Amino acid sequence: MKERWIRNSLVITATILWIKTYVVYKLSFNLPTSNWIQELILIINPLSSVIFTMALVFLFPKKLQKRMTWILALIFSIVLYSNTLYYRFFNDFITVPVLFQTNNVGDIGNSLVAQTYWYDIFFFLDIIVISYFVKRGTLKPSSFTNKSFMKLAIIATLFLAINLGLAESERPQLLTRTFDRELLVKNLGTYNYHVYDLLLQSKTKAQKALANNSDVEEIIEYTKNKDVPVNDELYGIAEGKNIILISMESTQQFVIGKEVRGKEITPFLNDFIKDSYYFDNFYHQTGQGKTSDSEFLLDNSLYPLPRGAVFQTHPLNEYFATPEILKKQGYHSAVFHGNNKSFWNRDIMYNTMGYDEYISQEYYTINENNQINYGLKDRPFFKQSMDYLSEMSQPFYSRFITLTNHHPYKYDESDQLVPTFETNDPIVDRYPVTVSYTDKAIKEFIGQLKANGLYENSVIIIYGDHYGISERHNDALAQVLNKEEITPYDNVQLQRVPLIIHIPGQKGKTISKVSGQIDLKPTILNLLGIGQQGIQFGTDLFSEQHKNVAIFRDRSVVTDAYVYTKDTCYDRASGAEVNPESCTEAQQHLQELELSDSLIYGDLLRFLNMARNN
Ligand code: GP9
Ligand code: MN
Repeated sequence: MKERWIRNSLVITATILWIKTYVVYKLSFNLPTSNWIQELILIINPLSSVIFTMALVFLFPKKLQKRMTWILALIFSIVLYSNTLYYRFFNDFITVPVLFQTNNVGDIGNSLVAQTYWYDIFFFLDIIVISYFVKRGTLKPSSFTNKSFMKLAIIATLFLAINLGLAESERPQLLTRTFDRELLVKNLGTYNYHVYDLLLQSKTKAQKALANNSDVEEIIEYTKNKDVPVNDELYGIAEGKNIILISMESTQQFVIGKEVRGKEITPFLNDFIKDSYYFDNFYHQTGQGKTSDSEFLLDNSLYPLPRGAVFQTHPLNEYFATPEILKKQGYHSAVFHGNNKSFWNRDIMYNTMGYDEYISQEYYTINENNQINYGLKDRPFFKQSMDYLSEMSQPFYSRFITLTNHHPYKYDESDQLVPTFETNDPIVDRYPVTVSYTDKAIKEFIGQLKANGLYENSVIIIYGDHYGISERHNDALAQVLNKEEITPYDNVQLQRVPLIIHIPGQKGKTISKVSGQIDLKPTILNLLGIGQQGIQFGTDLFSEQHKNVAIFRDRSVVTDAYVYTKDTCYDRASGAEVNPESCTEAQQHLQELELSDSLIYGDLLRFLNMARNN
């Protein structure tokens, strides 16, 4: 009788976990299914892991088995809830490398709190029910054997086989499409996905050990074919000048020129554009590493990784980053940012990339009046940075990372310059206010550069690091953009961020070529008259033959003519869906991601000189 109780409590626990997982799929994640088989896969995919986990209970000493039942159930709840929180913020699932980003957790707190709701308590209510059932069942010492484990393990494997069979019929080569976490979760289930992600982790770790110098040849060859002739008028035009890069946190291109109830959101940038080069089809290409991925793209012209932040996972690789290259030309390099230095592992990675200085939180006077959200507000940030910049030896290569316009877009009322949007989605509504605050901060900074005599001697490059409003807010965003709905095509177009390049003595011009953050390094090196160095996947934005393409980490591709996303091909100009074959060429660009990834996983740049000398 008692034996039956524990068996029953296992069945009850498994059933609760199973149903709960399905409910969470439906409520927390966006996992659309387009036919009943896909829905069936979604329903059964938690079963294999739930049953296998229950089998594990039998491997523990008898007196621990009951406790283990609810501990394992608790782990399931924690996995589901962590993914829910991460998904609310990043619209993505957790990967192993993300878990090691613990040095960011303190700062992300604010954003996470904004993503928690009272009803989240329901995520853990089942534990009480499960504890009750587990308690009622007592174990007789002789009740359970390894046989019970085996039996359950076989049932679990059977379910896994059915699950995989169905998934394969729906999605051939599922397991090679590891970049698409939504597909993996949909078809394998959250728990199996995490196990699979762990396997991937060990595979990528092994890649470095197995790499050798011939691996880099293919990449040299590929990037050589991408070399484009330089623009004779602009090549070397900024030789010996300072470079000042300003990274605008979470700033999307749609705010440029836009008004909220008659007020321009970015009055300064709108003006500044008039005497600068302005790129209005410039896309961010970041992945899970957000700001740090944009920094990586910028300084290396390599793609960030499909899983995790390369700043965290590969900070000790060999790179040929811009600061390193410029050092040989007598440049001094520095990053300015009002957050703690270890966020995104920046202190380590900047060192690797050859930065001379990192002016981080500890260099600034920060008090309760001049900080909000993640750290120092942008206006005092620029103001205080000037003290360091004006002392810096020239020429310098410097980057300023703004912070105030960060999710959840909090602001002090005294800083409000424009009205909020009125969509009833607080995140979207606050967004223009923090964007305009940063716009003003940049205006003041440019003023200070002029006052200090640095303006005329510097190329100023202002760009957005990544999107600010995630797909979760599409309904509100549609209202803001006066659209009926946001389609996958629109989602791609919303990944545009501003890019403004101000070169002393040059007139303003809007350039509509398709481009991405990967293109900035070659552009900067050509403006400085240094030319192409090392391996880079981007092409000079000013070249007549600049490659009009932007490849995203979610494997969307934008070309001159088409937008390819979510297995669908759109006409870029009109947004109309077109024949999938039209995008065949666009899809071919995706091989670049594999090449760039293998370069990083294998740490292949350490072989570069060897390969060159062969
Ligand atoms: C943190 C800041 C924000 O220092 O750069 O990072 P994000 O969350 O945008 O990656
Ligand atoms: Mn950012």
